[in-house]
Amino acid sequence: MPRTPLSYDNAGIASVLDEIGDLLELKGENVFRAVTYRAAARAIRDLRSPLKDYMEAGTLESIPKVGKSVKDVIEQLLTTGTATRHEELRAAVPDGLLTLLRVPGVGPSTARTIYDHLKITTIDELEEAAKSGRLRQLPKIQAKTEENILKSIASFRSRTGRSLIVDAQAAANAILEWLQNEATFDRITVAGSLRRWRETIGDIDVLVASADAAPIMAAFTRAPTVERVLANGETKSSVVIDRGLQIDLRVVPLASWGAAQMYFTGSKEHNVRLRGIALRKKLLLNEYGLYRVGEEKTGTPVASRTEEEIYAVLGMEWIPPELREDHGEIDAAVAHKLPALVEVADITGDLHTHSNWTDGRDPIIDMARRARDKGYAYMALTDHSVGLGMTQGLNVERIAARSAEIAKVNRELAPFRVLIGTEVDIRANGNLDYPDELLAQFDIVTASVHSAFSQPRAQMTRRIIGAMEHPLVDAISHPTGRLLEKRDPYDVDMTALIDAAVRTRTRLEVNGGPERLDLPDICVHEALEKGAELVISSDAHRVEELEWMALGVATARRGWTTKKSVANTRSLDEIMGSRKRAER
Ligand code: DGT
Ligand code: CA
Ligand code: CA
Ligand code: ZN
Repeated sequence: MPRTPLSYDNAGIASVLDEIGDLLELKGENVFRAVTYRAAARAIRDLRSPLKDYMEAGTLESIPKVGKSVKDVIEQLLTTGTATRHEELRAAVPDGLLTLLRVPGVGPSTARTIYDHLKITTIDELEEAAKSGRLRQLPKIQAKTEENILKSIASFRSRTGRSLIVDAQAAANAILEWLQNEATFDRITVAGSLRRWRETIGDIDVLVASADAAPIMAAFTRAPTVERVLANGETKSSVVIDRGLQIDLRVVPLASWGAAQMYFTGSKEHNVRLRGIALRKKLLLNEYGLYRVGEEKTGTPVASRTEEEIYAVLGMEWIPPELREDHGEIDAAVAHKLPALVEVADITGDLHTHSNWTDGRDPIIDMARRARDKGYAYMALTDHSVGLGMTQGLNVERIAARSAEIAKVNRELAPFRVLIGTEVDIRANGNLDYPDELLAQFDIVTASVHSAFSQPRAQMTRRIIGAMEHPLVDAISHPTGRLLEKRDPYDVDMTALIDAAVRTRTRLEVNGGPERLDLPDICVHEALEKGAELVISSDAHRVEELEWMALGVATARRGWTTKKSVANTRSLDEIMGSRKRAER
């Protein structure tokens, strides 16, 4: 789809530059050129202001890696919506080659070889060739590569096309703001999976209370982000916005607000159970209210205005949206035994963040100030260990230099405290990436897997449990390794990991990164039932990503987490005093 001029944001431009890098490599041009385009793309993703501002100020070339040719591409994209260099390369490289390159595990030279020998251009053909063992007969392609290609294709196909919650939230906030400016109404809320904080979102549901739906429908369908109107009715409309996301809008009378919120929040399974319970009381629950059977067409409802009233008439407590999945919450609500879920306001600090000392964007002082301004008492800076060659992990000298900088920040921001932390890599062989005497110098240690994801289940399980058994490892970060819609979790025995976490008193992280949300909600529930302790973290690599804590908290809530199971709801003294090493 052709883009309209000026519609490119920084991320969009960075993607084009990456694609130019790919195309250059596919064409067999000088690889350093490709490297330059990709490096510029990375620098652009890290910028704090829009490229348009740089262009207008004439300072594009002050951005790292942006020289004359990259600058031309950016200016053309911003002013015309296309770039000559990009178009020329696309014309010179067959489409099929790019398709092959999109398969994880297929690099430019592999793509070229496959294309030149087999004339393959589609994923289906690639799968077919891999299955019949024809790829491994090609020069420089090994049996292992062929197996990895098959695995990538399988995981590619298992993607659902659902959106990350942050993208859906951003789109929903934009439409809510638009409607608030363009129309008048009594109430507005998001409903559906977004209100339940599911890890991915199929479509966005927006609910409005108003006696006059027409002007709201009109404002909705003419919103600037709307690309296509799918349905435009009297009280319900659906649109597709520029990110390809669908938004459903429903307008209801204010008197039905509680019933409508319940109906459109779902989940469907939760609603089905509620309706069953209502029927046993000779009541009928629909999106307008809770009625005595037979009176739903004519009568006044028994309850309809608020969710609380309706749940109360059904004989139960109000149920937080995060729990409405028919996973036992209804029985708990009837028994008045719903958990008092942990809240963002309970969080006292963030124990997993990164700075520009490794792959983070921002300096320590900026990260710390933002954390302090959020009301935290502390923040652990857990930059990567050295083994992660890709992200320039910290060696011994740089650890010392960083610690000196942290000490300076701590003097400035006291009583706020930055902890000297590390996210130490658990190597493929199960060893930690730093020797014990070095690990002992950190205030807090979180360990994680960043490589050799395809190890067999038993080996991966042993690898992580080994790290848990280390007395200096306080927590395991993103324990399943999944990246939503991108990478499947590695094969690991989660029940064994949870048992080992309890036995070794190692905390399990609920990582709030929108692609991670790891531990997943279901595993959180299992971990809590076994008595594991959690830590909820943002894994922020930029100041604004500290807000991802809210996603971690939501995931923990969906797993029925209460405050007492979360280490970072306590004071720093309590957290430090309850580390494993404090007991030795
Ligand atoms: P999603 O969009 O796939 O992420 O998940 P939801 O839960 O947002 O599902 P969606 O958008 O199809 O519907 C929103 C809510 O509306 C859903 O959670 C419950 C309610 N709902 C939709 N269709 C039905 C239905 O056929 N029966 C009942 N009881 N409720 C429905
Ligand atoms: Ca939905
Ligand atoms: Ca929907
Ligand atoms: Zn991290």
